[in-house]
Amino acid sequence: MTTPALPTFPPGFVLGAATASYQIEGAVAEDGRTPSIWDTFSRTPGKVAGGATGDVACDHYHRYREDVALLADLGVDSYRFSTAWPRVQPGGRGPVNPAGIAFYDRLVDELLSKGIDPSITLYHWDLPQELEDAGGWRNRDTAHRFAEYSRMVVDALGDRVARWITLNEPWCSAFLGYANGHHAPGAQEGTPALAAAHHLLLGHGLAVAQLREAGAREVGITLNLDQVTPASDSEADQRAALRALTQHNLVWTDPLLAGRYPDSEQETWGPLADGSYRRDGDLEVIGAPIDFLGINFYFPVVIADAPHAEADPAERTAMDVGTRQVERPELRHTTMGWPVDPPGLGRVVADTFARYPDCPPIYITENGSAEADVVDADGQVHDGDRVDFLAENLASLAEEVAKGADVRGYYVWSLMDNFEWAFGYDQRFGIVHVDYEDQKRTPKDSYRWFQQLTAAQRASRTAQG
Ligand code: IFM
Repeated sequence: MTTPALPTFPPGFVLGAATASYQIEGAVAEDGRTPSIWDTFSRTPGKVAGGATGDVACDHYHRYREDVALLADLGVDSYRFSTAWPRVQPGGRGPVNPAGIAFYDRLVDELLSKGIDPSITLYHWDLPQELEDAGGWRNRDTAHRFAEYSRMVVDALGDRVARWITLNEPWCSAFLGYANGHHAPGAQEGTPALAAAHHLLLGHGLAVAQLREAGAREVGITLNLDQVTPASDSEADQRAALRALTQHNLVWTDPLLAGRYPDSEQETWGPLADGSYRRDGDLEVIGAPIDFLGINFYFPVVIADAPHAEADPAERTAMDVGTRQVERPELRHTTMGWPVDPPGLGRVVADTFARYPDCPPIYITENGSAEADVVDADGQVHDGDRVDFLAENLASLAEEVAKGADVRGYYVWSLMDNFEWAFGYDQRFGIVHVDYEDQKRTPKDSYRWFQQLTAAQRASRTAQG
């Protein structure tokens, strides 16, 4: 394999790998876990490619020791994983489930025994089905339930966990879940989807208060921010780009980092953004200081004006903001159909610090690519495209850090191939290949490359004392 140059980072820079509960754990009915919205959704015909479910996934629930050994061999400083709400608090109400939290207790101890810092995401989309039956994130009460569950997790694990992420990519929860229906629970709505977005933010703020009270070390949230370029200088495209930015980024970052709701929400949603879901004092809760902002980033977008799917603004879903993503045939695309444009990673960091001068330090909490991986005759997975993707994205990040951007770490998505939501098992994002027939793990060339990166980072730490 030809090895792309290894980017260099300051000594304290954290290198890690990430996963999420429903995507890897399996064991969906063990030790008291109850169904989540993803169990329901994946069992609904036509919702997930190939009718796949997370019932077994990577069987990580039973194989976590093997997976932690892979992390240790990879040489990462930190592992980002999520706790499954319906495992910790079945049904989303009532007391903690001792057998459920015990799994994460074992996982945390296993990580620490190998010198790996656990980084916990409290919500990576597996809402207990009972809470969805009561309205899900459209319902303000879900924010309070989330804070209660968060407290259970931090009370059990807070003494050993370095970094806490309240929510993963609330954009997906609100807009894919409640506006275009691509994700669980599969709703296609207008104002209720905006209510869901607000209640996710409120849940974050209420959880931050609980985490602080329990003495959590570092607390933040992870957003999948878009890096948006208007397709042209025309006023129509400029306004379309602002609507896309509002829906994807500003709806989260303005309340979290600037203590306001975005000025552009009427332009974006018209009468759907009626604010009926907001109460006095919510902004203060949502805007409570955080220690870091997590950014998940995969590709930048070029946005043009486009007709709305629905002419009447009051009839639109919250996804329909009159925009079109411009195709970029000159670029390589991953198997997800996502364009490969690595400088976008540096640009999203620069854009965020430029817009919010008081933004806390950033961690890149996910970045990676889905490729058509196969185990070759030599028993190896030669995923050169992924190696190039990682090397070029990290180079763009290193450049931004060298210019002074306060980015503290990078987590590759993902440690291993896993359940890629509505795409089932068709998309492989792992740096470790998983054979779903026998659960064999095979480190790919990208794993070896990342291993070299972590080794170089450790060597530079030692050299710099
Ligand atoms: O697999 C997902 C992950 O759960 C959230 N961020 C994007 C990844 C790739 O689609």
